[in-house]
Amino acid sequence: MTIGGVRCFLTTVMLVVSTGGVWGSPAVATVARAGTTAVSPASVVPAPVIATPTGGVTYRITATTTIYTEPGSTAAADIAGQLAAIVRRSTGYPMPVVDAPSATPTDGIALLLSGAPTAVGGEGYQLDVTDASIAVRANEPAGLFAGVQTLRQLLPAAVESPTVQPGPWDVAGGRIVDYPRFAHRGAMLDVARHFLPMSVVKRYIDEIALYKVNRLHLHLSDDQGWRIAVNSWPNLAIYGGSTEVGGGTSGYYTQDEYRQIIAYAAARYIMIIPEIDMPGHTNAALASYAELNCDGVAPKLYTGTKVGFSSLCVGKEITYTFLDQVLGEIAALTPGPYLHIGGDEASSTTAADYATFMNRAQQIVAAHGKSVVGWHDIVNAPVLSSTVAQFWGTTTSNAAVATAAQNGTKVIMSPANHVYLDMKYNSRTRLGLRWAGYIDVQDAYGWDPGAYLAGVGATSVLGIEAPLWTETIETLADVEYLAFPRLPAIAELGWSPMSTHDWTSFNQRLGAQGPRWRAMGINYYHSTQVSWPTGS
Ligand code: NGO
Repeated sequence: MTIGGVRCFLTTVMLVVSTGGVWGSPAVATVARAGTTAVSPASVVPAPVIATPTGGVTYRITATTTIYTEPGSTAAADIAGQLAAIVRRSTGYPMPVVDAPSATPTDGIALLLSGAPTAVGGEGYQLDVTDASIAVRANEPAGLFAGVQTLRQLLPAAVESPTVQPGPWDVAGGRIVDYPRFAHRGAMLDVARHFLPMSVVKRYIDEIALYKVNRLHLHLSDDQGWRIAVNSWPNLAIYGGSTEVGGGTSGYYTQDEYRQIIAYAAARYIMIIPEIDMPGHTNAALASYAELNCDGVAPKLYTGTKVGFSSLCVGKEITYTFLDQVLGEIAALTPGPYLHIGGDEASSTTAADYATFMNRAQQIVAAHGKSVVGWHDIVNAPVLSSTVAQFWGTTTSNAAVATAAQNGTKVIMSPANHVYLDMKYNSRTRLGLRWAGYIDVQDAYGWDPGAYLAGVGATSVLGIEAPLWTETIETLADVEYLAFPRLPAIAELGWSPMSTHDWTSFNQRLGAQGPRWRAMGINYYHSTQVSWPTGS
């Protein structure tokens, strides 16, 4: 494959071998140990589509380096501002951000919305490093942002440090041409079982953005808690959000906080997908409003971890007024095209009621101008052509999902035995569950989302998503421990072409992230499967 006249990754791999390890794993390990010398482009996660080194060439960031941006583009200036903030902290250099004087700056670091190959699309980029300059070129700001995440990883790990480090700040010469395999590269946080404050969500957004994740699905309601203020039904948050698993003090996002999360994510090119789970997983709502129950009696708040016992009342018209008003408010707050309506484990709803309910719920979402995402159970009801199914099973075949896919339903792949970040790594892991099995890094990495589920080919796959359910998770440190190093492995499956898929090389690249996570203060799990550089 050739893009814009550049050799494909496979050619590059051969080049890596033939250049005697300049880009090979031994160099990666040595470089990562030092933590302050140039990092091989071969250590980027997710693996770029094409990475071509220029031997013996290095660009050095110094106290006089300028960041140039596409003239007139506030998006480019904002992305440059984020890069500058990171680099200023660790280098101590001023790193001014100014409009580029020309379409081909001859010094500094340029973030430009011109000159990228058409084939990199809206989220891809081309990154050129010479001894005089660095240029990231993209067709859209999202591509510039992705290119900057690659550039961060090409800098020594110490660049992520919150305090000034000695340097030097070298970037190895070469060209990267890169773009994603799948449109949907997601992570999910369950903020219902244990409430996670906005600061934790923002920090997780920062962490997943580094690995080119572009969707954050927020599981905002469940039996144990309702986590977003709804003006038309205020008790949902005030009462339904007052507890959590184990009964600790809990909370919810005000609408202003939710808007802040959306804006923070948008600045990192991440779309928020809100989920209100229904008709099951609704005890917090049923406890908040007696009239939502078929018998008119509100159940108690629930702080356990059982599933499948609650259901909205399918036969009552007020249920659909509730859906219309709640989903209407959330649709109005959410700029993205999707509302996730759950639909999983509705074991207290009959199959006929489930179909009736999902039919109306999909119409209501459509009336508010959004498309539905549902857990794959939703294909047991008739689905609209715009409805997306999120597969969370543990098998490689599911007849109902395959039939839906053949009828045009797009699928997000979240096979629980590979990507559920709440599964324990092994029997000694203190946090997490084990119902879908233990998942170490090789299990998270070792599958192909485009050829996993029988009858669901790559063209039916919208992408991949790594959910983190929080029955046992209470803090940022807990989140980080389960997400790292598995989240970057899953992010690579979403971004990189299968031609780059190779455990041995991935293991080296992933290990090279260790010093970066240390510099960032990420509480990651030291999986024995990963070749961590000494000292990380
Ligand atoms: C299941 C269940 C969730 C649990 C999770 C725990 C889905 C889609 N429904 O996944 O309620 O929290 O497992 O791993």
